[in-house]
Amino acid sequence: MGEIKAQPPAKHTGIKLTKPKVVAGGLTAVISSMKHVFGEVGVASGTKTMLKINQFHGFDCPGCAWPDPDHDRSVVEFCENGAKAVAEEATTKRADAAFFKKHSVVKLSTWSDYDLGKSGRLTEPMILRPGKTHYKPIPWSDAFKIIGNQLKALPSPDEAIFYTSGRTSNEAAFMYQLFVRQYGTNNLPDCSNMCHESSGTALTETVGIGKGSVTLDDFYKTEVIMILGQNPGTNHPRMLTALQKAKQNGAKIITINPLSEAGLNRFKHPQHVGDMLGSGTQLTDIFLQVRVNGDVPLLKAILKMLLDRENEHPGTVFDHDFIRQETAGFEDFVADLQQYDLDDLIAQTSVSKDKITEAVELIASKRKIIVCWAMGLTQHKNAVDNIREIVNLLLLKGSIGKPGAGTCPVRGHSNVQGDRTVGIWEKLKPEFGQKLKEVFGFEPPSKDGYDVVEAIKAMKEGRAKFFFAMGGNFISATPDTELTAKALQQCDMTVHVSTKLNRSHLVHGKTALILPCLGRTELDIQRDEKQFVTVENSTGVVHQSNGGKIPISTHLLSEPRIVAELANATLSNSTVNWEEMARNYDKVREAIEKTIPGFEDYNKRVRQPGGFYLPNGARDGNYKTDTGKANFTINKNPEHQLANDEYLMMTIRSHDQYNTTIYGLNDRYRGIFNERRVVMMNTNDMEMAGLKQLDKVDLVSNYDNEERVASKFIVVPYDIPSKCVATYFPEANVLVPYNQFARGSKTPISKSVVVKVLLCNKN
Ligand SMILES: Nc1nc2c(c(=O)[nH]1)N[C@H]1C(S)=C(S)[C@@H](COP(=O)(O)OP(=O)(O)OC[C@H]3O[C@@H](n4cnc5c(=O)[nH]c(N)nc54)[C@H](O)[C@@H]3O)O[C@H]1N2
Ligand SMILES: Nc1nc2c(c(=O)[nH]1)N[C@H]1C(S)=C(S)[C@@H](COP(=O)(O)OP(=O)(O)OC[C@H]3O[C@@H](n4cnc5c(=O)[nH]c(N)nc54)[C@H](O)[C@@H]3O)O[C@H]1N2
Ligand SMILES: [Mo]
Repeated sequence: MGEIKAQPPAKHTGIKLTKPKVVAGGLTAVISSMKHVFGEVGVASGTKTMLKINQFHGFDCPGCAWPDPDHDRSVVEFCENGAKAVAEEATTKRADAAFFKKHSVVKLSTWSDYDLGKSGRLTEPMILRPGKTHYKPIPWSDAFKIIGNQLKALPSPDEAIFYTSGRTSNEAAFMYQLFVRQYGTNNLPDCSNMCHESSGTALTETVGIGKGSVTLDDFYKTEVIMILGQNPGTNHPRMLTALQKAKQNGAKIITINPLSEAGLNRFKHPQHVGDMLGSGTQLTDIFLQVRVNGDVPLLKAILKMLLDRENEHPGTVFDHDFIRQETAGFEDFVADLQQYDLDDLIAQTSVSKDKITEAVELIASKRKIIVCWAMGLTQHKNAVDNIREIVNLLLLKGSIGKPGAGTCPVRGHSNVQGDRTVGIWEKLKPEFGQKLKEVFGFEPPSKDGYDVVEAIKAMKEGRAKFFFAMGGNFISATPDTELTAKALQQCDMTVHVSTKLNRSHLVHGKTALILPCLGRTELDIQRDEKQFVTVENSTGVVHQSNGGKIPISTHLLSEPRIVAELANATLSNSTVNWEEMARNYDKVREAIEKTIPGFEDYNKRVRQPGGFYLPNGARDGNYKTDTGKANFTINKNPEHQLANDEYLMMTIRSHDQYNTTIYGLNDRYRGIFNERRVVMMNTNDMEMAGLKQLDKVDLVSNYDNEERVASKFIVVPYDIPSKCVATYFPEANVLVPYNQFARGSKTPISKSVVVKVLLCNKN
């Protein structure tokens, strides 16, 4: 019968290499999006669906959380990779009962993630009963009964885990956390734990709100944009349009990244004829090619050079009025900074002093600075420090809470920020708990629940026996693939609410269920009335998302409906009217309005084109911190003692994937085609290690005397700082130890894993 495979097969697909691109967008981007959309959806339906993306009455693009213009949207508010995300969901292919009858679970687990995704949309609820080899259809009512009975039988609600991925709408997410808390636990880990948790932790402590402070408009008013640890050409392509406009308005861009990503170099807008014919817009003015996890020393070097200039010409560099009135901890911060030796700091960055000086000269005289960042900063042991150091820079310049200035953690999943706003968190804020008690008349649990890392640990140790996922792909997204697989397989039951087949359906508990739900693009009708859901983007705008397509199957339920049925099957004497909420989402929004600040007149305001902004203290100069001010912080440099044969590995996304969903096998901008099992290496390092282009190597990590191996990767020479290597997520997740994570946020260290690169035996 064989064994379930937790990882994609280590097979090679026929690598081709070209020179990395220096321009993003352009005609190739258009052709690439057409190919994906028309291939999956067909020409007529594909075009109709595409024209609804991010329109006032259309649906929110599931691709990313980049904001839409408040006014004046163009007919096409999407990008190449948004088009791929939509095509992936709106596909006409179906993974139906016949599909599951044909393929056993063991067999499916030997498929690549690319092939699993290409099997199409899930069309009806399925169950894998204990000891069986195949998923079989099950009526919805029986599925809810089985799950409800399992939950009711658990000795403690804390033995159940309820994961959320960030596509879930505000309405579904609010109902879900309400159900989970009425059931009696705060075990609500979510993808954010692996994503921007470090940003949330650092920003809450320093400026009092765990979200960014800028709006899209700020990009058009700013003087300098710094972009650290982010690859928007691939992961937030609509951001390039904003950067292009910012440049046209005179802004300068400083990019800090170990890789020179094409999207940040030059951009041709795929929807502007002028751009397509010309050479596009140069985006980055100053590129600092930092070594992996070298950001704190680099920022410290910049801060120190700014401090020196300020001391030479007092009042010209720092905004002393702002520092005096709005901040706390300035003197301690300066005293600490003075202890560092500039050359020591620079030596830890792999960037030249001249380059850093260029950046310092640009920043020194400017007061309107936006700093953007993403996973390159949040997934390290000192990730929280990375972001706190950014805040230090902004505070020195008074660059927060004014037009054209502020923090911009660029969010990933399209509603990951909204999910947290409406209560998806393993911690329960006391004010929110109190509101839940007042409005719904029950006592929510106050004890912290499990985040992602603790959830893995609890399942591994047998303290949790039931795993439920509202979307996502837990086994492939989490670190330590083999260990996490064993943890999940020890569960009595695993349940997934999903649109598409993925590996988490295959690495299962004793009983496993798949509950197929409507996607963003599809019509949601409850009791004859069309419903819409709402989401929050990276800049805190809450707006509608309206699906319009006829659903791929008549058996799909909406996520709010699934939660309501689950609650009815599990909770006896619930104080919540679940049926009313599932029937009319206005009722969910009323409940959100009653329990969460900032949603006043929710139903009315969200019906205005473009929606509304949530309040944001950091934007308004109202810092909800322990000091009532914006806090400077003192951060240490990271320490990595790499042996001669060790490297610091970052796991990144290719241009053809959405997290664990693999759209294709190419990474066009980086010039790597038809292969994902690659390790990008510096050519000098290769020479020192006796490695050649296309050599096959095993990657090995060793933490706490435990060796983890990712076998048969292909060496690709790449322009990357010495001692750093890059691989793709999720193939390399097996190397990331689950118990190594960021201090303060517990985000796994997916961007700084120490590895060895060992030549495979020649056979
Ligand atoms: N098409 C597409 N869009 C997506 C996604 C997707 O998978 N595909 N995922 C969505 C999600 S959930 C998220 S969170 C975002 C992710 O968006 P990104 O954060 O852009 O994604 P990553 O590929 O992880 O890229 C990290 C970038 O950080 C750099 N980097 C790595 N380590 C360091 C470091 O130590 N210092 C610095 N300065 N830079 C570093 C890498 O070279 C790379 O350019 O995108 C969202 N949008
Ligand atoms: N090594 C390494 N690991 C990482 C990262 C990294 O950079 N490196 N990045 C981390 C980050 S930033 C994130 S956000 C996580 C992502 O972790 P997840 O959010 O768990 O993973 P996704 O791949 O986005 O989930 C894809 C699945 O979601 C389901 N889905 C899609 N749309 C819907 C929908 O509308 N409703 C429902 N119910 N299901 C839907 C589909 O079945 C699809 O297979 O991974 C993290 N893991
Ligand atoms: Mo993410």
